[in-house]
Amino acid sequence: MNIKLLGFTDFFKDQLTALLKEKKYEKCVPARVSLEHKHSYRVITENEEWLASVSGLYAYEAFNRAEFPAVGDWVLVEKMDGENRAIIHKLLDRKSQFSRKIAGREIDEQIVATNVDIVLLVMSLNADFNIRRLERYLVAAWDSGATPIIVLTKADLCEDIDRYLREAKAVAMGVEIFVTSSYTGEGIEQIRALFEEGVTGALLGSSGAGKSTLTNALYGNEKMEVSGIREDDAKGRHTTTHRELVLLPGGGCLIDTPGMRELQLWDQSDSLSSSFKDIEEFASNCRYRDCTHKSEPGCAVNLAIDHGHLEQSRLQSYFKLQKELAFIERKTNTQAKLAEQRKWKQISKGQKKKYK
Ligand SMILES: Nc1nc2c(ncn2[C@@H]2O[C@H](COP(=O)(O)OP(=O)(O)OP(=O)(O)O)[C@@H](O)[C@H]2O)c(=O)[nH]1
Ligand SMILES: [Mg+2]
Ligand SMILES: [Zn+2]
Repeated sequence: MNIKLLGFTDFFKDQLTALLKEKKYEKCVPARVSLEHKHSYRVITENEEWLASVSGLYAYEAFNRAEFPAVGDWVLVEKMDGENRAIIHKLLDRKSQFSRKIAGREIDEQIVATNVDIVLLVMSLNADFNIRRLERYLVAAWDSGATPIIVLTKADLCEDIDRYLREAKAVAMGVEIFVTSSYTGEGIEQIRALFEEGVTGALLGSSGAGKSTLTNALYGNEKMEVSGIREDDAKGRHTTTHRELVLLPGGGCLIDTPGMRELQLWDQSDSLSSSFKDIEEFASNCRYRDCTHKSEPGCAVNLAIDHGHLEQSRLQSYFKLQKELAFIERKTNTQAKLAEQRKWKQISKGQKKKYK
Protein backbone atom coordinates (compact mmCIF):
# COMPACT_ATOMS: atom_id res chain seq x y z
CA MET A 1 0.00 0.00 0.00
CA ASN A 2 1.08 3.55 -0.62
CA ILE A 3 1.48 5.19 2.75
CA LYS A 4 -0.03 8.39 1.35
CA LEU A 5 -3.41 6.64 1.33
CA LEU A 6 -3.12 6.53 5.10
CA GLY A 7 -2.77 10.29 5.24
CA PHE A 8 1.02 10.49 5.40
CA THR A 9 1.40 14.01 4.02
CA ASP A 10 4.47 16.24 3.74
CA PHE A 11 3.77 17.58 7.21
CA PHE A 12 4.67 14.12 8.58
CA LYS A 13 7.24 13.23 5.95
CA ASP A 14 9.34 16.25 6.93
CA GLN A 15 9.25 15.22 10.57
CA LEU A 16 10.21 11.68 9.65
CA THR A 17 13.18 12.80 7.57
CA ALA A 18 14.50 14.86 10.48
CA LEU A 19 13.95 12.10 13.06
CA LEU A 20 15.52 9.31 11.02
CA LYS A 21 18.80 11.20 11.21
CA GLU A 22 18.90 10.34 14.90
CA LYS A 23 20.55 7.05 15.65
CA LYS A 24 17.98 6.03 18.25
CA TYR A 25 15.25 5.85 15.59
CA GLU A 26 17.37 3.88 13.14
CA LYS A 27 15.20 0.77 13.29
CA CYS A 28 11.88 2.64 13.27
CA VAL A 29 9.20 2.95 10.62
CA PRO A 30 6.22 5.32 10.57
CA ALA A 31 2.83 3.89 11.48
CA ARG A 32 -0.65 5.25 12.05
CA VAL A 33 -2.61 4.39 15.17
CA SER A 34 -5.87 2.76 14.10
CA LEU A 35 -7.24 1.44 17.38
CA GLU A 36 -6.69 2.20 21.01
CA HIS A 37 -7.20 -0.29 23.84
CA LYS A 38 -6.45 0.41 27.45
CA HIS A 39 -2.73 -0.16 27.33
CA SER A 40 -2.11 -1.11 23.75
CA TYR A 41 -2.69 0.10 20.23
CA ARG A 42 -3.14 -1.29 16.77
CA VAL A 43 -0.97 0.45 14.23
CA ILE A 44 -0.89 0.31 10.43
CA THR A 45 2.37 0.61 8.53
CA GLU A 46 2.91 0.72 4.83
CA ASN A 47 2.68 -3.06 4.61
CA GLU A 48 1.44 -4.52 7.85
CA GLU A 49 -0.69 -4.18 10.96
CA TRP A 50 0.81 -4.68 14.39
CA LEU A 51 -0.19 -4.54 18.00
CA ALA A 52 1.91 -1.93 19.75
CA SER A 53 2.63 -0.38 23.11
CA VAL A 54 4.71 2.60 24.14
CA SER A 55 8.28 2.11 25.30
CA GLY A 56 9.18 2.50 28.95
CA LEU A 57 11.07 5.68 28.18
CA TYR A 58 8.10 7.07 26.28
CA ALA A 59 5.78 6.44 29.24
CA TYR A 60 8.32 7.93 31.63
CA GLU A 61 8.75 11.09 29.62
CA ALA A 62 5.08 11.74 28.94
CA PHE A 63 3.79 14.32 31.37
CA ASN A 64 0.11 14.07 30.70
CA ARG A 65 -2.52 11.98 29.02
CA ALA A 66 -2.53 14.08 25.87
CA GLU A 67 1.08 13.12 25.11
CA PHE A 68 0.18 9.46 24.72
CA PRO A 69 -0.77 8.25 21.25
CA ALA A 70 -4.41 8.45 20.19
CA VAL A 71 -6.30 7.12 17.19
CA GLY A 72 -5.20 9.04 14.12
CA ASP A 73 -1.68 9.67 15.37
CA TRP A 74 1.48 9.03 13.42
CA VAL A 75 4.15 7.31 15.49
CA LEU A 76 7.59 5.81 15.01
CA VAL A 77 7.54 2.11 15.82
CA GLU A 78 10.12 -0.63 16.06
CA LYS A 79 9.01 -4.16 15.26
CA MET A 80 9.83 -6.87 17.79
CA ASP A 81 11.78 -9.75 16.30
CA GLY A 82 9.63 -12.69 15.27
CA GLU A 83 6.43 -11.17 16.60
CA ASN A 84 3.51 -9.24 15.22
CA ARG A 85 4.12 -6.61 17.82
CA ALA A 86 5.92 -3.31 17.92
CA ILE A 87 7.17 -0.69 20.35
CA ILE A 88 6.15 2.94 19.96
CA HIS A 89 9.13 5.23 20.48
CA LYS A 90 7.97 8.58 19.26
CA LEU A 91 4.84 10.57 18.55
CA LEU A 92 4.95 12.84 15.51
CA ASP A 93 3.58 16.35 15.91
CA ARG A 94 -0.16 16.52 15.30
CA LYS A 95 -1.69 18.74 12.70
CA SER A 96 -5.07 18.78 14.45
CA GLN A 97 -6.72 17.21 17.45
CA PHE A 98 -10.27 16.96 18.70
CA SER A 99 -10.33 17.03 22.50
CA ARG A 100 -12.81 17.11 25.29
CA LYS A 101 -12.57 17.34 29.02
CA ILE A 102 -12.57 13.80 30.43
CA ALA A 103 -15.91 12.78 31.89
CA GLY A 104 -16.42 13.34 35.58
CA ARG A 105 -14.92 15.85 37.96
CA GLU A 106 -11.26 15.50 37.13
CA ILE A 107 -9.83 18.26 34.96
CA ASP A 108 -7.85 16.70 32.17
CA GLU A 109 -7.81 16.64 28.41
CA GLN A 110 -8.94 13.58 26.53
CA ILE A 111 -7.93 13.31 22.92
CA VAL A 112 -10.73 11.86 20.84
CA ALA A 113 -9.07 11.86 17.41
CA THR A 114 -6.01 13.41 15.85
CA ASN A 115 -4.70 14.46 12.45
CA VAL A 116 -8.21 14.89 11.21
CA ASP A 117 -9.05 17.10 8.22
CA ILE A 118 -12.83 16.96 8.51
CA VAL A 119 -14.85 16.65 11.69
CA LEU A 120 -18.28 15.22 10.88
CA LEU A 121 -20.79 16.27 13.53
CA VAL A 122 -23.44 13.60 13.28
CA MET A 123 -26.98 14.11 14.51
CA SER A 124 -30.08 12.22 13.47
CA LEU A 125 -33.31 13.76 12.23
CA ASN A 126 -35.40 12.40 15.08
CA ALA A 127 -35.55 12.74 18.86
CA ASP A 128 -31.73 12.93 18.94
CA PHE A 129 -31.80 16.31 17.19
CA ASN A 130 -30.68 18.94 19.68
CA ILE A 131 -29.55 22.35 18.59
CA ARG A 132 -27.85 23.25 21.89
CA ARG A 133 -25.74 20.11 21.65
CA LEU A 134 -24.83 20.99 18.08
CA GLU A 135 -23.58 24.40 19.25
CA ARG A 136 -21.37 22.68 21.80
CA TYR A 137 -19.93 20.28 19.22
CA LEU A 138 -19.26 23.17 16.87
CA VAL A 139 -17.18 25.00 19.48
CA ALA A 140 -15.10 21.88 20.10
CA ALA A 141 -14.77 21.25 16.37
CA TRP A 142 -13.51 24.77 15.63
CA ASP A 143 -10.94 24.32 18.35
CA SER A 144 -9.65 21.10 16.80
CA GLY A 145 -8.03 22.74 13.79
CA ALA A 146 -10.06 20.57 11.40
CA THR A 147 -12.94 21.72 9.23
CA PRO A 148 -16.33 20.88 10.73
CA ILE A 149 -19.31 19.75 8.71
CA ILE A 150 -22.75 18.86 9.99
CA VAL A 151 -24.29 15.54 8.97
CA LEU A 152 -28.00 15.11 9.64
CA THR A 153 -28.72 11.38 9.40
CA LYS A 154 -31.82 9.19 9.01
CA ALA A 155 -33.54 11.47 6.52
CA ASP A 156 -35.78 8.52 5.64
CA LEU A 157 -37.42 8.79 9.07
CA CYS A 158 -38.08 12.50 8.94
CA GLU A 159 -41.30 14.15 7.78
CA ASP A 160 -40.16 17.74 8.01
CA ILE A 161 -36.50 17.96 7.02
CA ASP A 162 -36.78 21.66 6.18
CA ARG A 163 -37.67 22.61 9.71
CA TYR A 164 -34.57 20.85 11.10
CA LEU A 165 -32.41 22.28 8.36
CA ARG A 166 -33.56 25.80 9.21
CA GLU A 167 -32.73 25.24 12.88
CA ALA A 168 -29.31 23.80 12.08
CA LYS A 169 -28.53 26.61 9.64
CA ALA A 170 -29.28 29.19 12.30
CA VAL A 171 -26.36 27.97 14.42
CA ALA A 172 -24.04 26.59 11.71
CA MET A 173 -22.34 29.95 10.99
CA GLY A 174 -21.07 29.00 7.56
CA VAL A 175 -20.52 25.32 8.27
CA GLU A 176 -21.78 23.08 5.49
CA ILE A 177 -24.76 20.84 6.27
CA PHE A 178 -25.41 17.44 4.67
CA VAL A 179 -28.64 15.47 4.88
CA THR A 180 -28.13 11.71 4.61
CA SER A 181 -29.82 8.39 4.92
CA SER A 182 -27.67 5.30 5.13
CA TYR A 183 -30.80 3.30 4.29
CA THR A 184 -31.82 5.00 1.04
CA GLY A 185 -28.32 6.18 0.17
CA GLU A 186 -29.36 9.83 0.13
CA GLY A 187 -26.39 12.16 0.53
CA ILE A 188 -23.84 9.35 0.84
CA GLU A 189 -22.12 10.18 -2.45
CA GLN A 190 -21.68 13.81 -1.37
CA ILE A 191 -19.97 12.69 1.83
CA ARG A 192 -17.84 10.18 -0.02
CA ALA A 193 -16.70 12.92 -2.38
CA LEU A 194 -15.10 14.75 0.55
CA PHE A 195 -12.75 11.84 1.15
CA GLU A 196 -10.11 12.30 -1.46
CA GLU A 197 -6.97 10.22 -1.19
CA GLY A 198 -5.25 10.79 2.15
CA VAL A 199 -8.06 12.85 3.71
CA THR A 200 -9.02 11.88 7.24
CA GLY A 201 -12.44 12.42 8.78
CA ALA A 202 -13.79 11.71 12.26
CA LEU A 203 -17.41 10.96 13.12
CA LEU A 204 -18.65 12.52 16.33
CA GLY A 205 -22.06 12.53 17.92
CA SER A 206 -24.24 10.82 20.44
CA SER A 207 -24.86 7.11 20.63
CA GLY A 208 -27.40 5.87 18.12
CA ALA A 209 -26.95 8.80 15.73
CA GLY A 210 -25.86 6.39 13.02
CA LYS A 211 -22.08 6.95 12.92
CA SER A 212 -21.16 3.30 12.42
CA THR A 213 -23.98 2.78 9.92
CA LEU A 214 -22.59 5.73 7.96
CA THR A 215 -19.10 4.24 8.21
CA ASN A 216 -20.43 1.02 6.71
CA ALA A 217 -22.25 2.91 3.96
CA LEU A 218 -19.04 4.74 3.03
CA TYR A 219 -16.93 1.61 3.37
CA GLY A 220 -19.41 -0.32 1.25
CA ASN A 221 -19.54 -3.25 3.65
CA GLU A 222 -20.35 -4.30 7.22
CA LYS A 223 -17.17 -3.09 8.85
CA MET A 224 -18.53 -1.72 12.12
CA GLU A 225 -21.09 -3.30 14.39
CA VAL A 226 -24.36 -1.39 14.71
CA SER A 227 -27.42 -1.95 16.87
CA GLY A 228 -30.92 -0.57 17.32
CA ILE A 229 -31.81 2.45 19.42
CA ARG A 230 -34.25 2.48 22.33
CA GLU A 231 -37.74 3.02 21.00
CA ASP A 232 -39.00 5.29 23.76
CA ASP A 233 -36.39 8.05 23.58
CA ALA A 234 -34.31 7.25 20.46
CA LYS A 235 -31.15 6.96 22.57
CA GLY A 236 -28.45 4.57 21.42
CA ARG A 237 -26.98 1.59 23.23
CA HIS A 238 -23.30 2.55 23.07
CA THR A 239 -22.56 -0.11 20.52
CA THR A 240 -19.16 1.17 19.42
CA THR A 241 -16.79 0.96 22.35
CA HIS A 242 -13.45 1.90 20.77
CA ARG A 243 -12.32 4.60 18.43
CA GLU A 244 -11.27 3.01 15.19
CA LEU A 245 -9.68 4.24 11.98
CA VAL A 246 -11.02 2.64 8.83
CA LEU A 247 -9.36 2.89 5.45
CA LEU A 248 -12.02 3.73 2.85
CA PRO A 249 -11.86 2.05 -0.57
CA GLY A 250 -11.51 5.45 -2.25
CA GLY A 251 -8.32 6.19 -0.32
CA GLY A 252 -9.59 8.34 2.54
CA CYS A 253 -9.55 7.45 6.24
CA LEU A 254 -12.52 7.58 8.58
CA ILE A 255 -12.40 7.47 12.38
CA ASP A 256 -15.55 6.04 13.95
CA THR A 257 -15.97 6.89 17.63
CA PRO A 258 -18.20 5.71 20.45
CA GLY A 259 -21.19 7.95 21.05
CA MET A 260 -20.54 10.50 23.74
CA ARG A 261 -22.80 10.81 26.75
CA GLU A 262 -21.66 14.34 27.20
CA LEU A 263 -19.17 16.54 25.46
CA GLN A 264 -17.52 18.80 27.99
CA LEU A 265 -15.46 21.43 26.31
CA TRP A 266 -11.71 21.52 26.41
CA ASP A 267 -10.92 24.65 24.53
CA GLN A 268 -7.59 26.32 23.97
CA SER A 269 -8.48 29.09 21.58
CA ASP A 270 -11.18 31.59 20.83
CA SER A 271 -13.34 29.09 19.00
CA LEU A 272 -16.40 30.29 20.90
CA SER A 273 -16.31 33.38 18.66
CA SER A 274 -16.25 31.26 15.51
CA SER A 275 -19.37 29.44 16.61
CA PHE A 276 -21.24 32.52 17.81
CA LYS A 277 -20.35 35.05 15.15
CA ASP A 278 -23.91 36.40 15.25
CA ILE A 279 -23.71 37.30 18.93
CA GLU A 280 -20.22 38.75 18.57
CA GLU A 281 -21.46 40.90 15.74
CA PHE A 282 -24.38 42.28 17.73
CA ALA A 283 -22.02 42.78 20.67
CA SER A 284 -19.76 45.03 18.63
CA ASN A 285 -22.58 47.59 18.78
CA CYS A 286 -23.05 47.48 22.56
CA ARG A 287 -22.49 50.81 24.25
CA TYR A 288 -19.83 49.43 26.61
CA ARG A 289 -16.89 47.50 25.30
CA ASP A 290 -16.94 45.11 28.26
CA CYS A 291 -20.71 44.69 28.11
CA THR A 292 -21.76 41.33 29.60
CA HIS A 293 -25.13 41.49 27.80
CA LYS A 294 -26.96 40.92 31.06
CA SER A 295 -28.66 44.21 31.86
CA GLU A 296 -26.40 47.04 30.74
CA PRO A 297 -28.02 50.03 29.07
CA GLY A 298 -27.36 50.25 25.35
CA CYS A 299 -26.77 46.51 24.98
CA ALA A 300 -27.15 45.66 21.30
CA VAL A 301 -27.40 41.93 22.03
CA ASN A 302 -30.46 42.36 24.20
CA LEU A 303 -31.91 44.75 21.65
CA ALA A 304 -31.48 42.02 19.02
CA ILE A 305 -33.45 39.67 21.26
CA ASP A 306 -36.20 42.27 21.75
CA HIS A 307 -36.45 42.68 17.99
CA GLY A 308 -36.52 38.95 17.39
CA HIS A 309 -33.16 38.82 15.58
CA LEU A 310 -31.64 36.52 18.18
CA GLU A 311 -33.12 33.74 20.31
CA GLN A 312 -32.86 34.13 24.07
CA SER A 313 -32.00 30.42 24.32
CA ARG A 314 -29.01 30.89 22.03
CA LEU A 315 -27.65 33.67 24.21
CA GLN A 316 -28.14 31.46 27.29
CA SER A 317 -26.24 28.69 25.54
CA TYR A 318 -23.44 31.15 24.76
CA PHE A 319 -23.25 32.19 28.44
CA LYS A 320 -23.18 28.59 29.54
CA LEU A 321 -20.33 27.58 27.23
CA GLN A 322 -18.44 30.74 28.12
CA LYS A 323 -18.69 29.92 31.81
CA GLU A 324 -17.56 26.34 31.20
CA LEU A 325 -14.49 27.52 29.29
CA ALA A 326 -13.58 30.09 31.93
CA PHE A 327 -13.74 27.35 34.57
CA ILE A 328 -11.45 25.03 32.59
CA GLU A 329 -9.02 27.87 32.02
CA ARG A 330 -8.80 28.73 35.70
CA LYS A 331 -8.28 25.09 36.63
CA THR A 332 -5.69 24.36 33.97
CA ASN A 333 -3.67 27.42 34.88
CA THR A 334 -3.37 26.15 38.44
CA GLN A 335 -2.63 22.62 37.25
CA ALA A 336 -0.04 23.78 34.74
CA LYS A 337 1.78 25.68 37.46
CA LEU A 338 1.84 22.63 39.70
CA ALA A 339 3.01 20.35 36.89
CA GLU A 340 5.77 22.81 36.05
CA GLN A 341 6.90 22.83 39.66
CA ARG A 342 6.96 19.03 39.77
CA LYS A 343 8.92 18.91 36.54
CA TRP A 344 11.59 21.27 37.87
CA LYS A 345 11.80 19.36 41.11
CA GLN A 346 12.41 16.16 39.16
CA ILE A 347 14.99 17.75 36.93
CA SER A 348 16.90 19.30 39.79
CA LYS A 349 16.78 16.00 41.66
CA GLY A 350 18.26 14.27 38.60
CA GLN A 351 21.01 16.85 38.34
CA LYS A 352 21.94 16.57 41.97
CA LYS A 353 22.40 12.85 41.45
CA LYS A 354 24.52 13.40 38.37
CA TYR A 355 26.87 15.88 40.01
CA LYS A 356 27.30 14.06 43.26
N1 LIG B 1 -33.95 4.65 9.46
C1 LIG B 1 -32.64 4.78 9.57
N2 LIG B 1 -32.00 4.20 10.58
C2 LIG B 1 -30.67 4.34 10.68
C3 LIG B 1 -29.92 5.11 9.74
N3 LIG B 1 -28.63 5.08 10.09
C4 LIG B 1 -28.56 4.34 11.23
N4 LIG B 1 -29.77 3.89 11.57
C5 LIG B 1 -30.10 3.02 12.72
O1 LIG B 1 -29.77 3.67 13.93
C6 LIG B 1 -29.34 2.72 14.90
C7 LIG B 1 -28.00 3.14 15.52
O2 LIG B 1 -27.01 3.14 14.51
P1 LIG B 1 -25.44 3.04 14.80
O3 LIG B 1 -24.76 3.21 13.51
O4 LIG B 1 -25.14 1.83 15.60
O5 LIG B 1 -25.24 4.33 15.72
P2 LIG B 1 -23.86 4.89 16.31
O6 LIG B 1 -23.91 6.35 16.16
O7 LIG B 1 -22.70 4.19 15.71
O8 LIG B 1 -24.00 4.52 17.86
P3 LIG B 1 -22.82 4.19 18.94
O9 LIG B 1 -21.89 3.22 18.34
O10 LIG B 1 -23.57 3.63 20.11
O11 LIG B 1 -22.21 5.51 19.24
C8 LIG B 1 -29.27 1.39 14.18
O12 LIG B 1 -30.46 0.67 14.46
C9 LIG B 1 -29.24 1.77 12.72
O13 LIG B 1 -29.78 0.78 11.90
C10 LIG B 1 -30.64 5.70 8.65
O14 LIG B 1 -30.10 6.39 7.80
N5 LIG B 1 -31.99 5.52 8.63
MG1 LIG C 1 -21.21 3.09 16.52
ZN1 LIG D 1 -24.22 43.90 25.35
